Amino acid sequence: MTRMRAVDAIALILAKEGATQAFGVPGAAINPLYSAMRAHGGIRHVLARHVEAASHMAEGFSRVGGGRIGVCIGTSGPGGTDMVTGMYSASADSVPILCLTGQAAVPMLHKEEFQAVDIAAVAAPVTKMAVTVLEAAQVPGTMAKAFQLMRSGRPGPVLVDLPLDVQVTVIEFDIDAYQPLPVERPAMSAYQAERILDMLDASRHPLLICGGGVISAEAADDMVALAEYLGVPVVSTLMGWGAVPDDHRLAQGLVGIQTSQRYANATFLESDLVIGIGNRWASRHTGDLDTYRGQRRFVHVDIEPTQVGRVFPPDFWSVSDAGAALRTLLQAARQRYSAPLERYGSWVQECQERKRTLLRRTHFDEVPMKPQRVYEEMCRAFGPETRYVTTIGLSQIAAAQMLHVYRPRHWVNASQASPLGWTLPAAIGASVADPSTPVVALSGDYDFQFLIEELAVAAQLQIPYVHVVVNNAYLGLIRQAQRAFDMDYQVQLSFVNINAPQTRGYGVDHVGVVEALGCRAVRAHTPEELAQALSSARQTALRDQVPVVVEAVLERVTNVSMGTSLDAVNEFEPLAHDPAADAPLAVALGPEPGAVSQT
Ligand SMILES: Cc1ncc(C[n+]2csc(CCOP(=O)(O)OP(=O)(O)O)c2C)c(N)n1
Ligand SMILES: [Mg+2]
Repeated sequence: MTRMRAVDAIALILAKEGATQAFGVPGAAINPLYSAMRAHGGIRHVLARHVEAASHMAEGFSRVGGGRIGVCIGTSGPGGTDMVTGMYSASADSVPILCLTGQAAVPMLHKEEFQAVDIAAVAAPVTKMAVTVLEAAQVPGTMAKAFQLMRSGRPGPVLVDLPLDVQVTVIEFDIDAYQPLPVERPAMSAYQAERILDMLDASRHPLLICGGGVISAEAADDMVALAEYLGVPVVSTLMGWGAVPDDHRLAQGLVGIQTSQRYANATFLESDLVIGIGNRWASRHTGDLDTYRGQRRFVHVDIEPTQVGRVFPPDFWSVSDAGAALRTLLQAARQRYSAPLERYGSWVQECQERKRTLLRRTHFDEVPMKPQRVYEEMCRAFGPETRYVTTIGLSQIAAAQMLHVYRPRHWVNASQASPLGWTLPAAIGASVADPSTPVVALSGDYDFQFLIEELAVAAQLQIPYVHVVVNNAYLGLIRQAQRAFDMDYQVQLSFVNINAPQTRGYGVDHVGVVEALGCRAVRAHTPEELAQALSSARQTALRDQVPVVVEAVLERVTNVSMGTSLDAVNEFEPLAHDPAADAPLAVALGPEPGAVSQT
C-alpha cells in the first residue's frame, strides 16, 4: 500500500476514471486539491473567470465528451454556491458533471467559519449525490460511488465537498487496486418489444420520438436503423435533436409549442401511435396535454423508472437504456417481419409533403434585420459539421425552428433549466472537449452579457470558435411574454452609449467589449454584411486563434411563433407561401435527402 494525502488519491482516481479535464476557480479551501493536480500533472485545468461559468464549461464538455465527464472545481462558500446553477442545469438535462468543492475544516464547520456553507444541503435537490466527506479514508470510496452514480441510469451531476483537513489527511491508497464500479443499465426485454410491435401492427400513422436519452446512450445509429427498418417517421425533442439528420427522409422535425416546426406539429397531430424513446414529455414539447394526447396511444421507454407515468400514464412502458431498447426492438422486428416494412410508405409521403410545404418564412430583406434572416444566413454559411451551442431566448426558439442539425451532440442546449449566460462557457467546454468540430454559439444580447467575461478565457486559451449574437436590445422572450400583461416593463436594454455612437441607441458596444477581452468582433446591420461576416468568421477564428463574435443588429421587436398547445401555435409573421422563395434554405428543399449530411 502507498500512503498519500486524500487529494493525491483524488487526482489518481480522476485520471483512472478518465475525468482529466477540470474547469474551476481556486481558493484557499481547495488549494490542497490544486497542489495534488499540479503534482500529478495529468489533470488539465481551465481557469474560469466565474465559478458558474466553470460549471457550464464542465457541462459543455460532458455534453460533447462522448462519455468523458467534465469536472468543476471551486472553493468553499461562494465557490460552491456559484456552481449550483450548473448542477441544476446538468441535472435537468441528465448530464454528468463532477463538482468538487473545498470546505472549512471539520472542527470549524459549526463555528460559522469564513466561507463555510452547507453546500451539500444546498446542492442536494440538483444532484444525484451531494456529500461533505468527513473522514479522509472515505474519499476513495466516495469518488468511486460518484462516478458510478453519474454514469448509471439517468445520468446527472454529483457534488463531493472536501473539508480542508480531510483533503490533507494521509491515507492508505493503492490506485492499482482501485476499480471503477459497475454501471447499471436496464434493458428492454424481448417480451416488451413484442408488445410494442403488436401496438405498431395496429397503427396506421405511427411516430417515433427521439429523446435526449438516445444521444446520451450513444444510440443515434440504432435510432436511424430502427426507423429505417420499420419505415416509421421520427420527431425529436430539443434534447434528441441531431440523432437523426434533419435531411433524412424519416426526420420530421421537432415537436413542441416553441422550439418546433409547423410540419412536425401537424404530423404529430395526425399520428395514432407515439413511441417515445429516452424522452420525458417536457411541457415545452407537449403543450396542453389534452391536445397532445388526443386519441393517440403512447409507449414510453426511459432508463429512469420514476419517469414512467410522471406526466401522464402511457399505454405501455419499458424501463430501458435507449440503445438497448432500440436494438431489442430492431431484433424483434427483424424476426417478425423478415424484411423492412413498407406499409407506412404513404404516411411517410404525407409527412414529407408537410415538410416541404408547412414552412415559416425566413427570407426577409428588411434593415434592421429580422431574426429569421439571420438563421437563413447561418444555414447558408455553416455546414453539417457545425456544432451549435445555445441556451434560451427568442434567439434559441427561432433558431430551433430554422437551423438544421445533422449529427448527435451537434445541438448543445441547456434545454430545461435554460440559465442565461450558459452559452458562452458551454461553448468553451464543448470546444475543449472536441477541438476539431467547429463550434458556433448563438446568444441573444442579454444571454451574451451574462457571462461575457469568459471570452477572456477563450482568448487566453486560444479557442477559435464563432459566436453569433442577435441584438434586439431587449429581453426579447420576456418582452413577448409580457404582452399577456399588456406591458413592456424592465425588459429594455437600449440606451445611448456616450462612448459608442455607432451602436445607434442599442446600448452596449459589444464589438468594443469583445475586442477589449482579446477576441475579434464584427457588427452586421444588413443581410449582406451578415452573410459576409458569417462566411469569413471561422477562417478568422482559425487564423487568429481566438473567438470571433458576429453581432447581428436586429429590429427591436419581432414576435416568434409559439403557443400553449400544438394545434394553436401563434404565427406573428408571414408564412412561406412560396417555399423556394420564402424559405430557400428549408431542409426538405435542399439537395437529395441524405446528401448534405454525408458530405
Ligand atoms: C438566470 C435567468 N434569469 C432569467 C431568465 C428568463 N429569461 C429567459 S429569456 C430572457 C431574455 C433573453 O434575452 P436575450 O438573451 O437578449 O434573448 P432574446 O429573447 O432577446 O432573443 C430572460 C430574462 C433566464 N432564463 N435565466
Ligand atoms: Mg435580446
